[in-house]
Amino acid sequence: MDQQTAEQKKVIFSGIQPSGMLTIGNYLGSLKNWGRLQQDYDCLYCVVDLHAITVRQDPATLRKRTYETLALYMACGLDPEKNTLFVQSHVPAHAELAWVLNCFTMFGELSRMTQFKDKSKKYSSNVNAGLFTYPVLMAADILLYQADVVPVGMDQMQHIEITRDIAGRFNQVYGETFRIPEGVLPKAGAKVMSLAEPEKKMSKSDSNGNASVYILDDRDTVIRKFRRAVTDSGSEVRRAEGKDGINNLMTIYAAFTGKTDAEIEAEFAGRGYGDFKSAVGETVADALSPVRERFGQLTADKAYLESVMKDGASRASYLARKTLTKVYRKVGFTQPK
Ligand code: AQP
Repeated sequence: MDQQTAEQKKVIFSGIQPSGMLTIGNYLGSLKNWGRLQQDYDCLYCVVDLHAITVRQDPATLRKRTYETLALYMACGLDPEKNTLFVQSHVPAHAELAWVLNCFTMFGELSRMTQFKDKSKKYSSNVNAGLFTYPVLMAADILLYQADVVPVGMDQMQHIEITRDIAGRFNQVYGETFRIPEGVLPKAGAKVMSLAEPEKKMSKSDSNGNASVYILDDRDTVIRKFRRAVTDSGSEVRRAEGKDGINNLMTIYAAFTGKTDAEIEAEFAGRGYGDFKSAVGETVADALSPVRERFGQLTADKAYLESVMKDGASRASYLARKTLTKVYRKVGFTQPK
């Protein structure tokens, strides 16, 4: 590809918090699609550790999970030569731009964020200011790289909307500064639900280990978790209002196989929930097994992971600094001579 075509590629930014073991929700909502985009876009994928500390983290575990999350990005097919893979705290411009954008974000709009409301209930003894301003840091992440597209799961769409509002507000005051990004959902698996409480989103920080299937769960564990998945008392594999458990298993099966609901219903006609749960478990286990193997190889080579981090941080810092310098100039900050 010549230089000019490379420069014309659209920019993608996305990230995942190293706040737990990544789930098949993170995989289907994000990671699986990121791999597909790396040919056609200029992609930056970040391990968002600054976001993770909005909930109390054990330092040693956070450090370990940061390496593991980066390794999982690569194990899921992201090539560090084709994508910029980096850790958020390695690029100080994220925190710097977030401060400026805080001054262009309204208290009222942050109060309406669903994730803030949910997490303030879940972590009621630690409703810190970072949890409240989380969407502003996320806006900074995206806007720093002038991203055109942000592939996310459904739960993050509200944060993309506020990012667009903040960028638009800033541009209105200071003239065209930020590109207005678009959030893009995956075709299937935009919202994977908990296996234990299917009316709730599957989350990596769920304290019930059976509620979430982790990308690194071994084959038997994956199959066992699906066999135990909560479903209603019926037996017909058919998508229907109120059958959250079966609907969720159909969503997961569809996302892993590419099959439509009609095809799934025909495949399992007259076979009952038990057969279906086993089939979903085996399909997911088969799909994840090469990821787990590659992850094992990558984590065995810490020096390599560190070199990817370093290279990614230097590429991201260069781009981020360009936007930050422009923002500082526009708001009237002086430059050291
Ligand atoms: N259940 C899900 N279904 C589909 N997509 C999901 N994502 C998360 N859960 C699901 C998508 O994964 C990406 C990374 O999410 P994150 O780490 O930034 O935080 P999150 O959205 O809060 O994810 P978790 O797993 O629920 O983390 P914790 O438990 O730490 O809060 C995003 O694109 C998200 O949409």
